[in-house]
Amino acid sequence: MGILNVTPDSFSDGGRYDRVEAALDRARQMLAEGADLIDVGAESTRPGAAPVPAEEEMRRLLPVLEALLPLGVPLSVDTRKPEVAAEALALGAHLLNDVGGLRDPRMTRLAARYRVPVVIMHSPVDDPQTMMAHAVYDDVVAEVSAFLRRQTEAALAAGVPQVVLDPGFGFGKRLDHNLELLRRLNEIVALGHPVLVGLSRKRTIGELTGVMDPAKRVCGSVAAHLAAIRRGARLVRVHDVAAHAEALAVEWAVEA
Ligand code: HH2
Repeated sequence: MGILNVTPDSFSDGGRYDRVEAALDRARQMLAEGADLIDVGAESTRPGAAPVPAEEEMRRLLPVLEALLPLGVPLSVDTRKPEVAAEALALGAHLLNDVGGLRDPRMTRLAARYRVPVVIMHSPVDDPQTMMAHAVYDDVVAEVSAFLRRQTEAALAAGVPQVVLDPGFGFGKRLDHNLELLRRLNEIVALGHPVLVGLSRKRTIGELTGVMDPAKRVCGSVAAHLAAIRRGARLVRVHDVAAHAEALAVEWAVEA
């Protein structure tokens, strides 16, 4: 899954693809490098990020989505707002990526109505501004699993056709929480739904490697995502598609 942030302030690529032409070029590039789907987001959810009003998020997102649809590849929309999700689905988006983890029942109803799969991501609270204050767990894997199981049951009961589960790396989680989730990812995989992992360029990678510039955290990101794939993850959400495609080509040849 290639990341396309059409934001002025995303932590590693803010401001680079926030014009329609630049976004379209970036999407084409990621597809050429081997991405199977593109995740378009118009609100940064990095820790401490200020919320973006729905109108502004739509103003950024919808023209880009319209430009990408003719590419004929699956498009996922990274939003927590039902108003934004509704417009994106009406335009033709294929998948909802909800970092709010379907806490808002309107998101669930939309996915059911449009019959699209949803990425259910864990965060201790649906608020990037305060989530790091909630990075307190007895057993982070057990708590994340319980949340994902509960949200999945509600989603499927409401008619959502398919869910993808995401532990939400970095969302109200510190280095030791993220490492524990990665080490024990098989417990999330055991819930029986495809698992998506997003550690691309994140702070945890910087903490482990000492690489301060997020755009230079490529090798660490690939290593983390390979660890996830080996534990059963089916999707990785990445900025650096070519590097991941090369690593996965080798991984799959060895494991075939
Ligand atoms: N991480 C980010 C945004 N959306 N969605 C899912 N499902 N999983 C993630 O781990 C995830 C996500 C944050 O990363 P990024 O989009 O690179 O940055 P920003 O939030 O600053 O735009």
